[in-house]
Amino acid sequence: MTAQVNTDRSTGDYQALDAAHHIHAFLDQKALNEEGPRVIVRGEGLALWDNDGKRYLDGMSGLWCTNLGYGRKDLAAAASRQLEQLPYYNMFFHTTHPAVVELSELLFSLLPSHYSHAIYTNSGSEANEVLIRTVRRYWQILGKPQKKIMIGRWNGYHGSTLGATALGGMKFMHDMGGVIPDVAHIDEPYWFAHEGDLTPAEFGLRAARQLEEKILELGAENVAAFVAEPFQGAGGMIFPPESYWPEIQRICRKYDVLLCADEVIGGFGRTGEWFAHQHFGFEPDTLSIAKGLTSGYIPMGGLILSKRMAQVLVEQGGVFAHGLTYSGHPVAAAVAIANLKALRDEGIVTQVKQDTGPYLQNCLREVFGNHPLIGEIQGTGLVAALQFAEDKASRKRFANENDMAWRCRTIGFEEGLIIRSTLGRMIMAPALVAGKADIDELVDKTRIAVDRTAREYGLL
Ligand code: PXG
Repeated sequence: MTAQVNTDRSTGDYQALDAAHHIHAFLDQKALNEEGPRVIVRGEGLALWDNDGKRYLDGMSGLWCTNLGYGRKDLAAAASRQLEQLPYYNMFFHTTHPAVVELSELLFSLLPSHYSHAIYTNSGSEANEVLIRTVRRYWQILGKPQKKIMIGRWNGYHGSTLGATALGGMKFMHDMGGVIPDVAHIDEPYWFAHEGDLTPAEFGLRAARQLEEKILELGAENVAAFVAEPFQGAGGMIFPPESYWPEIQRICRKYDVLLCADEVIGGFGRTGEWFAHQHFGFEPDTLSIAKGLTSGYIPMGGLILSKRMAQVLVEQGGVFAHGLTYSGHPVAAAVAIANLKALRDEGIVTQVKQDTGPYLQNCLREVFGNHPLIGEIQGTGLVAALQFAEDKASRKRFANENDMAWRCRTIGFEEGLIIRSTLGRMIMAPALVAGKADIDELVDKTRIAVDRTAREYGLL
C-alpha cells in the first residue's frame, strides 16, 4: 500500500496541531497561532488550493522557486526512479554517482564557459556558507590568508544560517545574534529611495564607488570578496541602475577582490536569461544557486566556481576540509536534471525573454504607469516590483508605506492572489511557465488589490 500524507482533516485541526508543535519562519508565532495559518494542500501550474477549496494564483512561485510551476509529473517521476535505484550515497568515501555527474554536465552546458566546478548544497543559505569558506580557502592557498573580509550590502539577503545572515544586510537579523567577524557592508543601489537629485546612471556609479571607498578603508590586502544579488530579491526586488554592475566589476578587478553573485533568486531563467548576471552584463567569479535549480520540488543548492578559482582549489589546494552529508544528493540531482531539461527543451527561458517577460512588463506599465499609488515600476522577465509613492516626480514616499503594502498583500489573499510586500513595494515573480492568461489574471488581481488599498487610504 502506498503511504500518503492525509489531507482529510479539518482546517481547524491542522491549525491546532501546527500551533502545538511547529515554529514557522520569520513570524511572530504567538500571533500566527491566534490567526491560524493557511493550509495549502495542492498545486497545479500557477494555482494553489487551500484545505477549504479556495484557489490562489501564486504570483511568487512559492518563495521565488517553483520556476516550472506546480504539478510536474516528469519531476515526480525522476525523483521516484532515483529513489528506487539509489536513494542516497555520499561524496566523502572516494565515490560519485551518475545523477550528480549528469547534473554537472548539464549545468555547465547552460552556464557561461568560464565556470567549471560546483560544490553542491541543500539550500541557498548553505551555498553562501560554503562561499565564505571557499573564498577564504582560496586566498589562503594563494598565500594571502589575511584576505578574508567579505563585503556585502545593507538590505541584501543571503540566507538565514549564521554566516549567510551576517553576510546579508538585514539589521534586524544581525540584532538577533546574526553576526560574525570580518564582514562589512555598503549601501544598496536603491535609486528611488535616495534623497538627492542624481540621475539613475549617476546614482549607480556613486553606489558602486562606495565599494571602492570601503575596500580602501579596510585595505585591499584584507578584502576577500564582494557578495551581492544581481537584483535584490527579499530586500524589495530592487534593480540597480545600468551603470552599477560594470563599475562594481571594474573595482573588484582593480583591487583583486572576488566578485560573488548570489543567483539564488535570479538564476534559472527569472530575468529571461539563464542567470541574472547575464542580464546585467557582468562576470562574477562565483555564483550561489538554489531555488530554481530544482524548481523547489526538492531542496538543492550549490556554489559555482570560475575556472580560475577551481584551478587553484583543485591543483594547489590539497584537502579542503569541507563537506555535507547530502552534497550532490542523488534524488535532488535527478530532479534538478529533469527540471533543467524542461526549462531548456521546452524553450521556457527563451519564452520568458522574448514573449511572456515583455508581456508582463508592458501590462504592468500600462496599468500602473499613471496610478496614484505607484511611483516606480521595476523589473524584467518574470519578476517585477511596484513602488508605492505619494509623489512620483519628487520620489516622495508615504510615511506608512509599509502598512499600505502589507494591507495590499492581505487584500491580495482575499482576492485569491499571492503577491509579496517588502517595505513600500509590491513584488511578483510568477512561475516561468506562466502563459498570457495567467499574466492577465496576475495583473488584473494586482490592480484590484492596489485599487482597493488606494480606496481604503482615500487615494482613489
Ligand atoms: N540568497 C538569496 C538571494 C535568497 O533570496 C537565500 C540566499 C537563502 O536560500 P535558502 O534556500 O537557504 O532559503 C535566499 C532565500 C523573501 C524570502 O521574503 C526570500 C528568501 C528566503 C526567505 C524569504 O523574499 N530567499
